[in-house]
Amino acid sequence: MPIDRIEDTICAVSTPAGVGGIAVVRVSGRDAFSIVDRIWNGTKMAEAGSHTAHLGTIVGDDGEALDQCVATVFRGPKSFTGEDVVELSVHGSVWIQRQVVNRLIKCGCRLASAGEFTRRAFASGKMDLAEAEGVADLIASSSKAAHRIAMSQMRGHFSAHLSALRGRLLELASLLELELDFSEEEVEFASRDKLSSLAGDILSLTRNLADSFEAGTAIKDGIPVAIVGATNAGKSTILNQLLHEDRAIVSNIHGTTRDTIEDTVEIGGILFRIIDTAGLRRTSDEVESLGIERAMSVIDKARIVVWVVDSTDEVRNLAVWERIEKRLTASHRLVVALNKADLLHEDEVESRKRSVALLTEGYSPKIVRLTAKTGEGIDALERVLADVSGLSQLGEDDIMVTNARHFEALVRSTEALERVLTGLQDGLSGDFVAQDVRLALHYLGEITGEITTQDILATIFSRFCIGK
Ligand SMILES: Nc1nc2c(ncn2[C@@H]2O[C@H](COP(=O)(O)OP(=O)(O)OP(=O)(O)O)[C@@H](O)[C@H]2O)c(=O)[nH]1
Ligand SMILES: [Mg+2]
Repeated sequence: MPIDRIEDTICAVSTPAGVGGIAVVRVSGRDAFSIVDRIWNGTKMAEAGSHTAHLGTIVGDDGEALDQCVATVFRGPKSFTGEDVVELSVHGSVWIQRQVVNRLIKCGCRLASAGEFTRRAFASGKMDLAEAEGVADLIASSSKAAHRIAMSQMRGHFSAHLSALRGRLLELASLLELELDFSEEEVEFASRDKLSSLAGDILSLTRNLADSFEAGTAIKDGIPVAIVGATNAGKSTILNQLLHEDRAIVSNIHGTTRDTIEDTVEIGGILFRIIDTAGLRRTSDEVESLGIERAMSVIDKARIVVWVVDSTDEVRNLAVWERIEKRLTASHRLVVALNKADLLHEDEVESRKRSVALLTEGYSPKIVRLTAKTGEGIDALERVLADVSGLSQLGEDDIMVTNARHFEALVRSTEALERVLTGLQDGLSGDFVAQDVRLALHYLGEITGEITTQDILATIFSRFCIGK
């Protein structure tokens, strides 16, 4: 659908579908005021000041009052879209919402397509592409950390960082151009060493940004935490405690959990995806074996592995640890939960703690003693999870890439810069090197939308919902 016909005035319900106390119908475009005036009995929109609210009545097709509502007026360019905007706060009945939108369409509006309000904000220069995507992320954010990153992106911190990077790349490009222009005269304006060090600096900045994507994704989707261990160790009890609900069946029969069970929970402002798994033991049961295989592959996907140990049960620990250890990599963080501490004396728990520490020494785990059954120690486990996530100290100004499109552009830009650097070091001619500098600039420009095609824009904004 062509959505760049800016002469159209568009409308849509901007609040979630369904019944609510109020619903907001947003109208934006050249004729926003005159169209609303045709369905509205109250202050003339055309005469209303910007950023003012007016009580009035919306009149139906039949001339009868449809609803009493508040119209908020924003005169372009000082509005979200940069155009004239009216937001009608109507009563939240689905029928009223539909009637108001129908009336607006009959009087000359077109129904907005997905993301069209934000796309217009982008088109009128109110925000760049990364900021617009920040709006979508903000709406979808489900934890404090995700909210903070989206907010920072929407407010342009990420864009400012990129713009500084582009500035340095332009500097590199112009130094190379100079070298080209005067190459005949054998004048060297900047030594190759200086150019290499400039390129190296920019490369490490783009690389860091690209590397932040993994953590950025984890923040958005939840950091995967695998709860693994022997049967009956108390894994499901821990899951339930962390989620504050009876999510998984708990029983003293070994092998109760056979499939993986997962849910998200926010701990210390960070979203975690907690995954309970089938207990590890030797078994001839086919279904249980499949569950155990799943448990193992959950470890592969997890960033944090919580090995739950039944403190009373030393014999099985070694075999279970060997199975877990096989799947651990350098990117895992290990936490050992010494559960059922209530069944042992203090000094027995301490001695168990020492032997577990020895066994897992190479992985520098955090060891937490627990009585999952009563919840004692769960708060300590929560603190440890927030701590090992490495995200609890995330500062206001930390820039993090959370968007796959941005990540891809950064990776391409990084690759081009790697070629720039080797080209400079190998004494490649300036015009070859300059080509890759331009490419790196191009990819960075794609992120903020300085360089985009209509196709890219259409794909990005179609991911928004209608009304946004
Ligand atoms: N005394 C005591 N019992 C516990 C504690 N935590 C769990 N239990 C009990 O241990 C038994 C097993 O708990 P689950 O949470 O089902 O264990 P699991 O590791 O999920 O077991 P599987 O699903 O079979 O692998 C249940 O009877 C729990 O009530 C604890 O801290 N102290
Ligand atoms: Mg279980």
